[in-house]
Amino acid sequence: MTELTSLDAGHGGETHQTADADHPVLTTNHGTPVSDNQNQLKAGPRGPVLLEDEVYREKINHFDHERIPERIVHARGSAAHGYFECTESLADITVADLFQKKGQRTDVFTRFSTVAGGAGSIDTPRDVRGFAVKFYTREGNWDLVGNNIPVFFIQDAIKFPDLIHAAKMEADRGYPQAATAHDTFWDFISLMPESTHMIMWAMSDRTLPRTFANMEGFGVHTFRFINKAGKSTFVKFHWKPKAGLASTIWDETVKIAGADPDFQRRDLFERIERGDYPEWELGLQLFDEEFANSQPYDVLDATKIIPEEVLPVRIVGKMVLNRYPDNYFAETEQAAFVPSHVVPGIGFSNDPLLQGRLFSYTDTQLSRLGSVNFHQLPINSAKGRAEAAGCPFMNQQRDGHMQMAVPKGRANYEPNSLAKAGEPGGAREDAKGGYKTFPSDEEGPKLRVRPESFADHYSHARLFFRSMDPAEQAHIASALVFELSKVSLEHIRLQMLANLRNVDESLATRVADGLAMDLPLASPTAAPVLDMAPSPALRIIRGPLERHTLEGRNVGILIADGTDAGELNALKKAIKAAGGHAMTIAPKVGKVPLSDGSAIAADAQLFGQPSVTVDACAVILSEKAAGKLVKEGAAVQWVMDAFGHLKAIGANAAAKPLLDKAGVEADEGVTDLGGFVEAAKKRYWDREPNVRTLA
Ligand code: HDE
Repeated sequence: MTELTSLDAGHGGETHQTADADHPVLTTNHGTPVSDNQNQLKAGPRGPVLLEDEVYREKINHFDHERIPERIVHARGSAAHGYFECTESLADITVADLFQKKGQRTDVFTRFSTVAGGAGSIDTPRDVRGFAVKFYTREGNWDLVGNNIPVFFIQDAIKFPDLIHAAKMEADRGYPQAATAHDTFWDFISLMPESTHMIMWAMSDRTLPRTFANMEGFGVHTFRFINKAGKSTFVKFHWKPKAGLASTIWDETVKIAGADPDFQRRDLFERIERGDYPEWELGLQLFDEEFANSQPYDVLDATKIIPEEVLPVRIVGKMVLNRYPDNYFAETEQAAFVPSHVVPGIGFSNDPLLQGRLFSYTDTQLSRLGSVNFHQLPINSAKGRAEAAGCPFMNQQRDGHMQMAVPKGRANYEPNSLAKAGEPGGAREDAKGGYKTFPSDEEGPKLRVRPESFADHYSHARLFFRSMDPAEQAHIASALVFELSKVSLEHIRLQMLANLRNVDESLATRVADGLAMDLPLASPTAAPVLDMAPSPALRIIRGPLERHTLEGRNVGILIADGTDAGELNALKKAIKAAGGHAMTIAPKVGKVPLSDGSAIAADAQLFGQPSVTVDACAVILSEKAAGKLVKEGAAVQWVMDAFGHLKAIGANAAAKPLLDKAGVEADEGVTDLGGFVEAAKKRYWDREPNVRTLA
């Protein structure tokens, strides 16, 4: 028998755990030791409860106020701590402290999120992912608050509330949650041609990332670097995942949402626990005014990219996430990312979307975190500066809700002559090292206009679609058919089809055909649509960041009573040697008797671990177990989904009846156990036309 834990019996069958050398004394928030955490104070054992019970009242009172308003967008997210390492000095381009010396490390906190769903929604809707990095530099915090897509839906921040209202659940009915496949979203998009490029990305596999570790990240806007001489260089930021880009199939994504709504945050947690630290390279596109002026689009327009083939990405650092937060609320939920938080050497461009964001984020923290002192929360505190200079901040700002600091001295204004040495009231300007804004020449009439250079809404959408692998093009067309089929109002569908004709005639035709609708006339364009050179760097499938590997990936092995112990152990060893993570899955989890008389506990149970949760699937069964499992829906579905989701399937001979029942056809990705580890390193895109109809 296993002893569970020590419980002291009290009155009436209640149980208590008592403080000892390893377990500190429980106290109230004001430090009073608590004698009983199980019972309210009553007038007699069966009497009414007394209002004077401060232990109870404080506990419930705190609980009643535990929630804070969730983020209005990017509410659902997960984060990790880690470090950024500079791998190439940029001292000639920027004075930013973190880029000065090769090998220099800066702590980071990085949060990934979905955009539209609430905090309690799923990890895997079709949605853009936020990719927000807080660098704790020695000269203050720099927040690079980006997405996993390098462009955005709108060109001007004033439209953001409309975009988000249209995307979130509809105002009257309160659904759908975390989904763009509904009337109001597509109504807005159909009337907003500047969204078309972003829509190509949103309908592509980019919005179905397999894990956070398999996403690129982008700063989106053009920023500035400023060097010692005061010279400015334009910069666009890119994060390139070491694990490569990888996405899921739509049907797989939908099933993951049911099987494990926390799929991506669990993956992040488990990767870090295993020591498979997610890692990205930081890349830069650096350019000057002359380059900007030579391009057929405006670099201030966040609906445009600079193709990597035109301006290569220069790798200057890496980010490793190696520590999961100790407390989700204190760190992930209370983290406040603010794009206007930059450090000396980094500045802004006039991108009107970026400029609008510079106001919004501090403002939202005030309603979310409820205090101007949100910079004092441990996760937001400038700990890099604290380490370098002995304090996270120094100024004469005072008071406000939840003031945590106790600043000493009389002087709380500046200039002053009263502050004693070291007192915060004595903090003074640093004309040389302090933050300096790049003194760009700005002049012009006050106007509410969009520059003419922003008028082309379709060339980059066309560039993106035509750069895709044929499989990806089919996914985009099918996603559009799916989303528009959920749109009930015909005029919205027609307007979308009219817009798509400006992107690519074949795309519009495929979508119209998928909806069984006639193509309307193309919508008018504000500028000629250009045929730009395709950019293969934009592909996931057969693109430069598609990695054929098992490193960091999960392999499910379906086993049952009588599974051959030798085959199982050899496969587990081979998976580990290839850097993968093997997970045994069985109809009963506690004990699986193997062929050699031994028994193991399975890692997961068949119903709870459908094959959508793993990257490749092996099946090792005895003849008897295979005979039983052909009549088990979950087992048949396990194999059928693996095949339908284009995964490698490796099986021993006895498992064949199960594969046959699941409709598995022979192809390159279906192997015996010997060939499986090699086969498991990729998906089989060529199988797709055999398993589903795509638009
Ligand atoms: Fe955000 N966005 N955003 N956004 N955004 C917020 O700030 C906003 C935009 C992004 O993990 C909010 O703290 C406006 C682009 C991320 O905590 C809010 C506009 C990009 C996160 C806000 C944009 C982003 C946010 C809500 C139009 C990619 C999550 C909660 C100009 C470059 C950060 C919060 C985290 C969060 C406003 C557009 C990325 C309301 C006005 C473009 C990753 O301030």
